[in-house]
Amino acid sequence: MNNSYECIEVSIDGKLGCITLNRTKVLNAINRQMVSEILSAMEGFEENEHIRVIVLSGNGRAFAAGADIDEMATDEAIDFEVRNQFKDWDRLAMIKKPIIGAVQGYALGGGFELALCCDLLFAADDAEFGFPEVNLGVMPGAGGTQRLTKLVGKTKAMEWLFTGRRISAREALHFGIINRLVSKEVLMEETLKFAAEIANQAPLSIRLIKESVLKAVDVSLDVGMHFERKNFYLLFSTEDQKEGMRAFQEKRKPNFKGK
Ligand code: DAK
Repeated sequence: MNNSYECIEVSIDGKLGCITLNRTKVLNAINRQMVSEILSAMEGFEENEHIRVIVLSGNGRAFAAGADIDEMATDEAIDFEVRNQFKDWDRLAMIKKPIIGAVQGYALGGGFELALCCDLLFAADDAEFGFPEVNLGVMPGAGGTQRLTKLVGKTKAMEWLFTGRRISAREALHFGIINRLVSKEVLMEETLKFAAEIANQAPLSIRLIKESVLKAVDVSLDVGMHFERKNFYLLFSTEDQKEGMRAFQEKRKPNFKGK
């Protein structure tokens, strides 16, 4: 594992690969280096067969208060094109292992977009989500208008994006943005406990379920059903399917290997 990261902390806890955003002086503002480090850590976990679930959190007062405004304040449009800066974000969305986010404090702008790249979200009672880009004369560019709208529908997405207003953890729970709302003191404990539960499920089932659910967001029911069926067939070519069904018949716990 690469331990030379500057903007994040990375650790392994059993079957969990943990990434913690760590630029606390600027509320974990996401600069280019941080995105590249998150991607490198995630791709490392993706290749590590012992890691089953990735957990993403932030140190200090925030999950992340957005992209680093100081870094992009003087950027010109062509700079984004030349740097092809969105490619790292695109690669984050291609991670196949489940990602669980633990959000405390601010998840704003790019921080909210990063949270929306997670498959499941746990949030502390002090969490605040939002897209304040409109106050800066810009708009979300790393999937915010798309992922939020697909998640909550046009009505609330438009309101939150037009106003930049913050969404409380309670509202986020109400609108299905987060899975669980817990007190700040137990946020990591509860997230890790849940992640460990997912980590003990059959890894290939989890992988193909993730792929199928993400597909459902984008395609017609007919196309989605076809996609689901192919993944369903595929799992019958795995050792874990044999093991899972044999364990049921033998009335014991299955021992899944991800094969
Ligand atoms: N960038 C840089 N520094 C930030 C920051 C940010 N997004 N957010 C906070 N900080 C810094 C503050 O400047 C301050 O630094 P010092 O003054 O101490 O040096 C320190 O963090 C503590 O912040 P505050 O003193 O402001 O703390 P408060 O509790 O008073 O306020 C706040 C917290 C979160 C309400 C406030 O800091 C705030 O409004 N922050 C900015 C929030 C924001 O507008 N975020 C959206 C940024 S735009 C892209 C991908 C994505 C994006 C762009 C491009 N590509 C792939 C190309 C996304 C764009 C955005 O996210």
